[in-house]
Amino acid sequence: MNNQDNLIEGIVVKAYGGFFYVYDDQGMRECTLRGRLRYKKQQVLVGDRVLMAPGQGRGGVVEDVLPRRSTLTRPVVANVDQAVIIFSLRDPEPNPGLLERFLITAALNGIAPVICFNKVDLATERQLELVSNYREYYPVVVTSAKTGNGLCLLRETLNGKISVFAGPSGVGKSTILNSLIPGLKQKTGEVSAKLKSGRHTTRHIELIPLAGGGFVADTPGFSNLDLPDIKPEDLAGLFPDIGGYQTNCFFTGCLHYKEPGCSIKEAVEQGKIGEARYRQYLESLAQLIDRRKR
Ligand SMILES: Nc1nc2c(ncn2[C@@H]2O[C@H](COP(=O)(O)OP(=O)(O)OP(=O)(O)O)[C@@H](O)[C@H]2O)c(=O)[nH]1
Ligand SMILES: [Mg+2]
Ligand SMILES: [Zn+2]
Repeated sequence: MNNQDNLIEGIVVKAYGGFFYVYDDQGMRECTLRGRLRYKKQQVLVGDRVLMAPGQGRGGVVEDVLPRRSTLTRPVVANVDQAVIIFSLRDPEPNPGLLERFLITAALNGIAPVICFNKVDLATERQLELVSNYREYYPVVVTSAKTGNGLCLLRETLNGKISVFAGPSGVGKSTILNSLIPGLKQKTGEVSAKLKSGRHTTRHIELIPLAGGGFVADTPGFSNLDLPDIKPEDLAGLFPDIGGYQTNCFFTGCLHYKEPGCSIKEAVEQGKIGEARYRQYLESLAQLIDRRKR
C-alpha cells in the first residue's frame, strides 16, 4: 500500500498509449492510473495536477487528480491560463474576422487571450497599422521567429503559466516554439496532408516545459473556426472594448444594431469605440443570426 506522505505532486504533460507522463521538479515519470481512476472517461487530462506514487526508476502511479480550474475542449487541455493566438503579418495575411473568432472563443472559454503577430520581418506599414488597432484592448506581442525579434517578450508572457498556441496554419507557431525552446524539434513548414483532405485524426497534445517555469502546447493550425454557439445578445459582452458600454442601452437585449437609444452606437459616434471594431462586431452578429435562421 502507498503511504499518502510519499505522494508527489506533478502535472500531466502527455497521455499516450495508456500511459500518463507526469512532470515534477525532478523531471518526467511514466505513470499508470490507479484502478478507480480508470473507469471514468476523461478522468485524467493533459494539464491536470495530480498526486502520484513514485515507482521503480522513472515510473509511477497516478493516485489522485487535484481540482481542475478549467477545461479547454479543442484541444482538450485542463487548467489552461492563456491562449496565445498567433497570426502572421504576411504569408499568410492576417484575417481579422478569423482572429475575432479566436478571441471570442477564448473569452467564452474563460481563457485570457494574448495576440502574437509573427513574421514582422515581412511586414509593411499597412499590416503594422492593424497591430495598433488591437493593442488598446488585448496584450499584443510582435515577433519574428526568423530574426528573434520580440521572442524575449513572448518568453516573459509565457513564464509560469500554462499556455496554448493557437492560430491558422503556416503562421509560425511551431517555428516560434522551436526558437523558444532549445533542443525542441517540432515539425515546421508543412501543410499537413490530413488538414488538406479535411480528415480529422486524433492528435496527441503535449505540454512542453519551459525553462522559466510554465508549459506551452503547440496545436495544428486550423484554417477556419466557426463562431461558438452563443446567443446574439451575449456577443457584445465577449468584446472587451465594446461590452462595457452596453449597460446603458435603452432596450434590454439590445443587439446594438438598429435599436434606438443604443449606448454602443453612441460610443462609436463619439469615437470611443473604433469603427473597424464595431464593424467586426456587426459581422459576427450577422453570422450568429444567420446561423440561427437555418
Ligand atoms: N519570414 C518569416 N518566416 C517565418 C517566421 N516564422 C515562421 N516562418 C516560416 O513560416 C512557415 C510556416 O511555419 P510553421 O512554424 O510550420 O507554421 P505553423 O503555424 O506551425 O503551421 P501549422 O503547424 O500548419 O499550423 C515555415 O516555412 C517557417 O520557416 C518568421 O517570423 N518570419
Ligand atoms: Mg505547426
Ligand atoms: Zn445597444
